[in-house]
Amino acid sequence: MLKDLYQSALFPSEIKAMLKIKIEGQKFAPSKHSLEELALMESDKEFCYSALNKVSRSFAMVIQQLPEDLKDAVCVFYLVLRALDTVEDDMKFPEAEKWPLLREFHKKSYDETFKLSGVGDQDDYTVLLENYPKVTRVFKSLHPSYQYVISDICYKMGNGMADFSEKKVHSIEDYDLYCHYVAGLVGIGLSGLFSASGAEHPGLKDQNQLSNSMGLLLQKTNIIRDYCEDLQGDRVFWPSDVWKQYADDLDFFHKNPHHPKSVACLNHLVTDALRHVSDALAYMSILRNKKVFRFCAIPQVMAIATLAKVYNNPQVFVGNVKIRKGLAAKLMLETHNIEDVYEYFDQFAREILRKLSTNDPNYHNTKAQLELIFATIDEPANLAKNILVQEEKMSV
Ligand code: IN0
Repeated sequence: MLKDLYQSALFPSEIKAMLKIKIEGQKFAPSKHSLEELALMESDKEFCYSALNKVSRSFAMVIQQLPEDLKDAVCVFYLVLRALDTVEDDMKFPEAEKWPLLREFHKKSYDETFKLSGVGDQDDYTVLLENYPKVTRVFKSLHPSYQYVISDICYKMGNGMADFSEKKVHSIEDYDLYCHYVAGLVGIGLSGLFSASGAEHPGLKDQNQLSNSMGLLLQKTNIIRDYCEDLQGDRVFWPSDVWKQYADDLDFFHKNPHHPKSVACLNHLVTDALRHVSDALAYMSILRNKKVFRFCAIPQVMAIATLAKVYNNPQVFVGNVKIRKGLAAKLMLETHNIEDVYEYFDQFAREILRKLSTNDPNYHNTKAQLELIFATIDEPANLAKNILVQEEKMSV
């Protein structure tokens, strides 16, 4: 905490936000008990929220914003997705069993005997899988329309993950498809839950392109940011058709972080991620429920702030670059409506614009993407036009 305060020393509004979050956040603070002990002490639903708190604290706070019945559905959705991800990520899990299990995983939400022992690289994930019947019982207590959305997304995601076990991410199309499976589908599922709850327009569940883009913007930001961590974990998500334009081996960037080719590759991927901003802004502009809006908007403003931080930043190749905790706290507290989102996207897009250099091979693409973002923000009315333009491009 002290380190975070120090880093925000020049930004008083961030100090204030951090302290406010610290106080407000107390009620969501993860319990001092281990998840294992909590599994013995708590009801099924309490355990689900404790597990959420343990695996993703800031997200657990954001999810609390949601209307009551939607909160339970999203909490279970998050845990089912986390379970899928834990199985996919576990390199010790025998491949011969892993992929069939992922393809079948959607059925496990109905099977109260299903659980897995000794799976996962973090204790809390392992405990979650060992106590999976608790998640299943809460899942079965949800309204059938929520159950359908969650198991449908689980089916598509599990099969998508298994499909990618045999193929690598080479082209931008592969990259978009992989991100669709692990994150775009989450957006589509959430839109389904928001519509089913009545908190949002019933038509939101049909906005697949915009919902997908919400997930792609988050996932591509994570993939760019996590280059170093993934390289160490022998995980490759950077599309080879891109990075091979700048180096023969992916670890060249880690070995030569200050080489012009390294930041050129990084900037290429940031420019690709910016492609999803106008759809994400369009999606957020059609949300009507304030709690749903904050739940969706907070991760998006975190993502654009992260893209601004990683753009042209060699630190990405040697460590984990994250936005200051104080800035994250400020974004969390001060994102209430679409004007705030436009304000933050404008601020961080300008930060990238300031870093632009005419020597960068993608200078013109990046500038064009940023101009599209500024145009979207300045004239929300022509948002619809931009969507049509995007769809025409997609249909080509
Ligand atoms: C999420 C997303 C999420 C939230 C709201 C709307 C969304 C629309 C489309 C797709 C995803 C949406 O948000 C979380 C945020 C999160 O977990 N952040 C981490 C920080 C981090 O860096 O991972 C935290 O600890 O706060 C998210 O990133 N994902 C996610 C997972 C499940 C659900 Cl229900 C919602 C993960 C991912 C891969 C981006 C979908």
